[in-house]
Amino acid sequence: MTAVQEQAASEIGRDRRRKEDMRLITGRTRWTDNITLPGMLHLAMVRSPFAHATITSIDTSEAKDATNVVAVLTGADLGEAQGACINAWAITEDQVTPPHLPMPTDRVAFAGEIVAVVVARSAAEARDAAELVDVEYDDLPAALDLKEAAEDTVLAHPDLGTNKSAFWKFDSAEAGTGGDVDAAIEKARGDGIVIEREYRQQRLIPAFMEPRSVVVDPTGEQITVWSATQIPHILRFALAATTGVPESKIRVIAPDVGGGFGGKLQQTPEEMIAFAVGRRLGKPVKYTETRSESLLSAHHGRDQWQKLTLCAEKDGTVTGLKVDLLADLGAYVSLVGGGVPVLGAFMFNAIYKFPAYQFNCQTVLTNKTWTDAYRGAGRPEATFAIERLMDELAAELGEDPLEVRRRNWITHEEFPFTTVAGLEYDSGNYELATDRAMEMFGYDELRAEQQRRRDAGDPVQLGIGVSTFTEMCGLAPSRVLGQLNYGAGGWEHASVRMLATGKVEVVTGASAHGQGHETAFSQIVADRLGVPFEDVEVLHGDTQSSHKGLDTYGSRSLVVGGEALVRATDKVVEKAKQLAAHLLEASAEDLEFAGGRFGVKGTDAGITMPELASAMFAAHDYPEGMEPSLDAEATYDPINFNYPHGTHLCAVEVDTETGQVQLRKYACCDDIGTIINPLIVAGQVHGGLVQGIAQALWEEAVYDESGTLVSGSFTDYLLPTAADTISFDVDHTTTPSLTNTLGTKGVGEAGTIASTPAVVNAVVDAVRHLGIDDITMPCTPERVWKAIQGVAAGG
Ligand code: MCN
Repeated sequence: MTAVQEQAASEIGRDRRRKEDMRLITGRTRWTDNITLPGMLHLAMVRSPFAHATITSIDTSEAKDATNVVAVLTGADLGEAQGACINAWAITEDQVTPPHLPMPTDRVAFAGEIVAVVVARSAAEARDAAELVDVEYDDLPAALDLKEAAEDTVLAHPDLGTNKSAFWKFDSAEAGTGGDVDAAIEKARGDGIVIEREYRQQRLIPAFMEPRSVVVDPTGEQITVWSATQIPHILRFALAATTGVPESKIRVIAPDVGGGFGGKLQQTPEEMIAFAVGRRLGKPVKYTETRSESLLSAHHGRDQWQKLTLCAEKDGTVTGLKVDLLADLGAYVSLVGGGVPVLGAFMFNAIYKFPAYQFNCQTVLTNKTWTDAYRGAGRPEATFAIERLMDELAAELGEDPLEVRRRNWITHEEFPFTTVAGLEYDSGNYELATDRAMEMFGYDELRAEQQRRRDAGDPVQLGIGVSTFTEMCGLAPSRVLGQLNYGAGGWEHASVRMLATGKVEVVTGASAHGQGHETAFSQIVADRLGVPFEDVEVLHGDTQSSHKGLDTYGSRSLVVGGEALVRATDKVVEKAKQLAAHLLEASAEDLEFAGGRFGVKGTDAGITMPELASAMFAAHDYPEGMEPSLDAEATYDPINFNYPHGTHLCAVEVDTETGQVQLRKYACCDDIGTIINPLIVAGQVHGGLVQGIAQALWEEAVYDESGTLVSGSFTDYLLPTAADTISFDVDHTTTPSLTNTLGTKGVGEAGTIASTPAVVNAVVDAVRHLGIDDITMPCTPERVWKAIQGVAAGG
């Protein structure tokens, strides 16, 4: 094997620096906002300052007269051409779904909703003129508080007669996956332990680095749409489905996209308005939101109330869990937002062997920004609830929280394991990951320090938080999505092509927006074809070159898109084998493939992949009847979800006099199966951790009583920077997944899902001896201080 071949053969697990980073960090890239086309016009949106109001009149005359303004259009002006935003996931057949026009004509349902668009020759002129549009509103009462909205006290959409959108239930006794939870609770009330708690999942804002931006060029044969989106393929479908323009006439390109975290998984009103205006005027148009617009109107995440009842035997063996959930949809049912809580439904039992489980979820409409996926989507909420409850159970028993977990979790010998929620976990080893995390953390030493501080009455107390998590990612088997009423499949597509020069072109339907697919996918193909990493080019995010795909979310790209890639690559190898047999005048059965070379067993004769490409395309020497190409494609529909897991341990110092929380130590051991690129994975885990920790300690979207978003800038919405966090101790165990050839598990959301409960458990642990068993997120100094004062005052 040559040095190059040896290098290529060991690509999996290699710390490759990301191919995409040089162009990203030196600015030699194309963000959507950098795109300039001849004659391009610019859009500015006029947005409602009211959470709920009737539009009585819109006077656009002054704005139309402003310098370089080309048009000012309202929803009435665009009529049916503006289409209607679609909802892909009606979780019940009778789901109440308000009609959602990109620009409503009669009534606005949240502050920030668009009522008119100004088109001008520059973005600045469009923005200035937008201030001249005179909109008269009649203020209506707004449904803002989730619990009150669930009671229909004030209606978010009076025509609908209710705020209740859909009720979704899972019951293990009905599903045949477990027992009757009410009976289990009843029994525990007599001779066991019942823990009842209510937790708030505050509203969060995805706050990606690059605000959303869209360019529409209607001047060619096709309408070309560039958008800072996570979902170019789904967006093309949605634009076609809602405007009547055939898909073949729409090309969507997601150029380099500066982050999404679920927040760009949407068919946005802004995209639809740009599409309609571009078509109406026959000119290229561009819209880029300001940061304030982004915080206000790009979809938000989380926002739930969770009522939980956990029951257990006296020795801490859990016998059941009941969940009653209220989920705030905001003003409209977004693309998949209605289904986000349902994803969580399957994760409340986490890594544990509960014999009985019931999940009841009511989704509710309010007059706030619509909600949808935010990193983890449903699974962080579920993980938070169960991991907080396991700590409460441990406190009730007076035992170590890890010991109580051990007593209840699925042991590694028990896999594959069908959970009470009906999922089949393929593999895992919770014992191993926990032991490693405890070792890194120095668990026993920190517990000893905690005791010393307690005994000494130190005003700064140490708290230790535990989170042992699993999640379901790799969205998703199409048949399961079908059962859940989801209007799309969960497959992914890839194609692999050996070029005449021996280089390789890979096209994937996954659409990276910061995850480094170009690098990791190159490693996979280089490894399997035995060609140098540098010789592989990965194309994505353009519906013209990547004609089939379902994009990036739900930590699916590697386990679903990567598997499609593996299958396409292996087909190329198979075809290359036939060619090699022909050229080596040997039987295919006598060939062995290693390091990118087919060798005839027991001889020195052989031929490499680049030599085969050359023979195929330059010498035209290939077997009779063989198609003259070395390429293949594959579409892969996963057989199961994918279940990464891990143990996260956090230590915090809480100043009981000021309520200040300081991160002291964070150690985690995740099991994500085979790792393709440890550097990328480290980045994913670090970023994920910071987002999860931020939910625990800092971030919250706050509305005032009129429905105005108070945390509408980064002065008020506390997005952490590197200076706010600490250095994390991160390690991995490797229990290969059985759901895909490479044995990989997703990592994109793991850190976020696991970390929030670890941190809140640590904060509560630091002050539990003062009589506190909960602090609502985010655990700001004010909230911690008030909790301590409340207990001290007997409150
Ligand atoms: N990877 C690996 N080995 C593994 C698992 C993953 O090398 N065992 C690599 C993959 O090849 C890929 C990356 O890690 O390059 C993430 O892979 P995966 O877990 O498949 O997640 P996706 O690529 O599908 O990305 C989606 C996921 C989600 S759902 C959110 S939200 C999120 C996240 O990715 N948003 C992100 N990470 C983000 N990272 C950035 N920079 N920006 C975002 O918006």
